[in-house]
Amino acid sequence: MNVEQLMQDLERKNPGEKEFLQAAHEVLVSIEDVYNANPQFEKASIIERLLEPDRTFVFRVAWVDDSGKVQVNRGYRVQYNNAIGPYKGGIRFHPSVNLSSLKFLGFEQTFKNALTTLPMGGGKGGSDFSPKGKSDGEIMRFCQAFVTELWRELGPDRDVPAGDIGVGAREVGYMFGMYKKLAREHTGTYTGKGLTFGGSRLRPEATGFGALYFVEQMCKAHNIDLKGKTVAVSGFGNVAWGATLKATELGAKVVAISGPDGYIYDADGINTPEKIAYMVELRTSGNDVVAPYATKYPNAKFYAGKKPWECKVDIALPCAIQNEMNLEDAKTLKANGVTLVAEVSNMGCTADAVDFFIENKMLFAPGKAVNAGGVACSGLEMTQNAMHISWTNEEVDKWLHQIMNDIHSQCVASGKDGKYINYVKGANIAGFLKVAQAILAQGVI
Ligand code: 2IT
Repeated sequence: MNVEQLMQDLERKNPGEKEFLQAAHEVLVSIEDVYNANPQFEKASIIERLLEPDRTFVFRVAWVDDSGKVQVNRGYRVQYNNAIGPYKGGIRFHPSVNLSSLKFLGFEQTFKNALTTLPMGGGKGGSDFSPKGKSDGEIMRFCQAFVTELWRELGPDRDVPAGDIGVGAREVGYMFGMYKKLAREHTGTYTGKGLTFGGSRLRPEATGFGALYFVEQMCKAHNIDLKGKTVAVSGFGNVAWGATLKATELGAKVVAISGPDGYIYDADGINTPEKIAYMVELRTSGNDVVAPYATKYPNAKFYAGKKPWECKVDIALPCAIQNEMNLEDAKTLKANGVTLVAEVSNMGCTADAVDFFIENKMLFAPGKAVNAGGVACSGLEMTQNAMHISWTNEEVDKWLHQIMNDIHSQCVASGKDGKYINYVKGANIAGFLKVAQAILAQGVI
């Protein structure tokens, strides 16, 4: 494999797809040595095949807003790779959504899902639809219009979507409802469903809980006590909420959360059931702002237009969106003596920020390992649906914990570089090898 040549070809074929090229480059650099040590990969053009999604769907979504006007958005589903199981991955509704961001997410999802050890391929979908300020009726009509176009491509053993940014239990409910009506089946197509119609216990918490289980393992491997550590979290959505809950339960103190409007610093800690529940209230208000937190809790301060990475904390957890932590932020964190950075969002750090962490041998782990608990729990939901049973909180949590510990072990096994654990390399190599072997075994298709 020649990384430079591959990147040139990829840029030519996918002009301007910044995020996709960024995600691909990171993986290529990580796996180069392992790939070149296995000539059967080169002969079968495994990497060329992995750099091309199986297929992508791009479609018009027309819907009627509350004033009676017709609105048009673009919908997508990238069925990235199904070598190890049905396509699996979330649906994102956010103005930044385009083919590049969904291809990067589908690519990442393919390796992440392999790391979970569950039989799931990678996929991702979404729309440039912004849920901000939309009424419940508008959200429902949009979700129905989206699925009316997509439903034929989905199925419990074909392609199983779930939530992502802008898509929570409500949106999954509306999409699943329309899917069920059109397909005339009530199966495990869609995860993140409500508990009364096939959803799994702990799915809303799973991404954040899983991330903290992973962080706990990172701490253990480096003789760090998580108790008493201060944590800065970005975002205030579902993932940030789950991470804050579990961090608090494990004895750490979350002091910052953020929104598109700026960040909140609460030196007392966002650590009471009331404060953590208030995060959910802020999110479900649909206004996409965190500023009201400082009005409700006057000890806290709101910093307009700023990112939480300027806070002096022990642990930084990007939980919002791709490229939300850049080189400058990484340098600030280092200067402030941060102990550990774990990406909970997908590709939360820019490439130069990741390089900086690794060059400085800082404790850093990538999203595809840290946030895999969400999709792992989705895999458990698929299993429960296929078996027509539902597991208890304890049963799901036990699986989740075990899966996260296992992902950590895979990262250590493949990423050990002398005394330093390069989690980026570890996650990429372990995920890639599993997918590559499955592709190889299934012939040229
Ligand atoms: O990025 C992710 O792993 C998700 N949004 C969850 C995907 C899923 O299928 O549960």
